Amino acid sequence: MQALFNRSRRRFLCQAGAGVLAYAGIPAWLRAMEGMMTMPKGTPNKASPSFNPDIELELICRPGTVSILPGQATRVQQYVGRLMKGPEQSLTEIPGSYLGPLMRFQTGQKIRIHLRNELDEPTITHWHGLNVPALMDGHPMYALDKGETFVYEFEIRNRASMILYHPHTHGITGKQVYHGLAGGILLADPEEQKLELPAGEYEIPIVIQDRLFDEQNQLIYVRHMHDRMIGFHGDRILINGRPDFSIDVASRAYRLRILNGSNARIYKLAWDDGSHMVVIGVDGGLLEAPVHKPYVMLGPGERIDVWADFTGRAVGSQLVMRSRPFTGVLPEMAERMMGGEMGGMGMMGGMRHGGEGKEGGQAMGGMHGGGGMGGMMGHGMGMMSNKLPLGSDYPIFTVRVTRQVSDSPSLPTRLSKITRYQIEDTANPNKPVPLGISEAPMAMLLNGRPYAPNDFLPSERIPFNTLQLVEIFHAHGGEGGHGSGSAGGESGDHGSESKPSEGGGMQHGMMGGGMGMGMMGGMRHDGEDKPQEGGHGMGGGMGMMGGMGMMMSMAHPIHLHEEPFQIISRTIGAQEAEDYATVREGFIDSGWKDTVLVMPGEKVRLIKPYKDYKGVFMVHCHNLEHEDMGMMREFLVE
Ligand SMILES: [Cu+2]
Repeated sequence: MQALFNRSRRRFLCQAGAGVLAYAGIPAWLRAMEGMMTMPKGTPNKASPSFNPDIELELICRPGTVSILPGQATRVQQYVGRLMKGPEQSLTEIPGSYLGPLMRFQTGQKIRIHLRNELDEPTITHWHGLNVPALMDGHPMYALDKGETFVYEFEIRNRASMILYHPHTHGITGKQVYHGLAGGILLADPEEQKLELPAGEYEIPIVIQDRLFDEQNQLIYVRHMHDRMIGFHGDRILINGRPDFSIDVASRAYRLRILNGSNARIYKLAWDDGSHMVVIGVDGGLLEAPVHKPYVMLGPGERIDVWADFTGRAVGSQLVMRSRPFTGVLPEMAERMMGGEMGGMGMMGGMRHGGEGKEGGQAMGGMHGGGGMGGMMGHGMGMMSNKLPLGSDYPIFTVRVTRQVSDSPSLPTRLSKITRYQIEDTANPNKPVPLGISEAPMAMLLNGRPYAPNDFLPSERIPFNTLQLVEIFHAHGGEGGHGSGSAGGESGDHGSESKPSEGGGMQHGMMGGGMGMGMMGGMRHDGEDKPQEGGHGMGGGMGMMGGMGMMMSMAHPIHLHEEPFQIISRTIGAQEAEDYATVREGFIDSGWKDTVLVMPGEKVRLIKPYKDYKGVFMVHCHNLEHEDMGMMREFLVE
């Protein structure tokens, strides 16, 4: 790693009394939990004279204003692009949008991008889905200070697909994406081009985002702890940065390149007239054959390629894409709060008391520590309701047929060739790489630890040039477990070095008492913190989450950097079956993926190659508030 310098981003947790600890003696992951983490500062990469790009462009991150709603313009952060070399269609501005320019590259092309930061805060860009060397992946250690430039150079190795680019700045990714820093890249390759799919004006990128505006048309972001715990949800849908979006079409087939660019919102996309969604591709490109679905679930970071045929529809007719009702992706209480059902304060007594900290802490069962966070919970529940509750039924965009045409391409029956991996092909058929989701207030984590750079558990070291079986599961709750024992017991074959940590007790104090979660009074606190043999390295003071698990269990879109993967199985717990029935038809697991929506109580197995690049690659929840809370780990491919 490069020269270190202290770019400490202290968060509120460090006010909970941890400041007295001697910094050096604390493990990196615990420092991260306390907001005392030091992010190493990598030297920005410079252009290499030996790299001869086919396409070269400049991308500037800067503040701006865009007129989104009638009246006052909205302050945003945006990518502004300039093509320096290459075909004109490599870079297209989206008129009137805060979104970054749409880029179009071809497999095999060499790309050079000069990213310059003109924001008053650090930023760095990640190419979500692009298979590039670790140095080019936008690791947070390369966050640029104002005025700095990072030069990316890579060759496109991916097959034809849609890529999302956005910041990956430590602790503020969600804020930066929300304020406008995001854009799409369409990759083409010969296999796709042979199909002659709808192109030009008949191929439409659809970036779905939700935003919340104040009365002056300015963006409102995280207001209270609840917005972080469940992820930030706006109450207005924007498509390509525009409200009330509609497209005028001819009566023929279109290709809709749909990307969920929301921070946290999950969609259940369906046509309002009951027509099936015809899906020809997912995150990592074309499926083998089109798939017909009554609806498609799309978590943050996921993409679908939709064949939308308006042939035979009358001029003047319209069709609406909606998000349809579903349940169970949020903790029940959060779901009800969001729907406004809990506007009354009756049962919130405990939570309100949380404002004083101590009572809340005691309700947790022997929490130590003060009431640092309590005040943040003191808001009325009214603030947590949302005009657009997650899982309600609302429109996404409208299609209006305005022209009759006689000609339309027809849907190909075969799209591409995908060789399916088998468990036997993996290097670890009996010992999946664990990705344990743990869920507790202010502690949405992976593998029991908050993100910390260069803090690799043994299971997070991946041998280079192998195919790996990976298992994502809810380490607490879901199956009714308490503490990490259930997870360890269930798949106890993962190597682990769970150690009780000196800081365990203190950590409890901060998370429990500090947050004054009086509402959780009935929750069990397993204060013993025994290391779990054969667990997932989740010892060290995480016991309290066991009892929380059930209550906090929610859906997480898990994203693995580097090469795309294949999902091979999903297993759902019996108690989640009823909720799961409202979403289960909406998963498309037959293609290449880089993000997978993991439902409460669900276990997902996937197979992922680590054959192209060595180095450090992130694995995280793409609920961006969770990511910023530390629900991110690194895999060291070596
Ligand atoms: Cu998450």
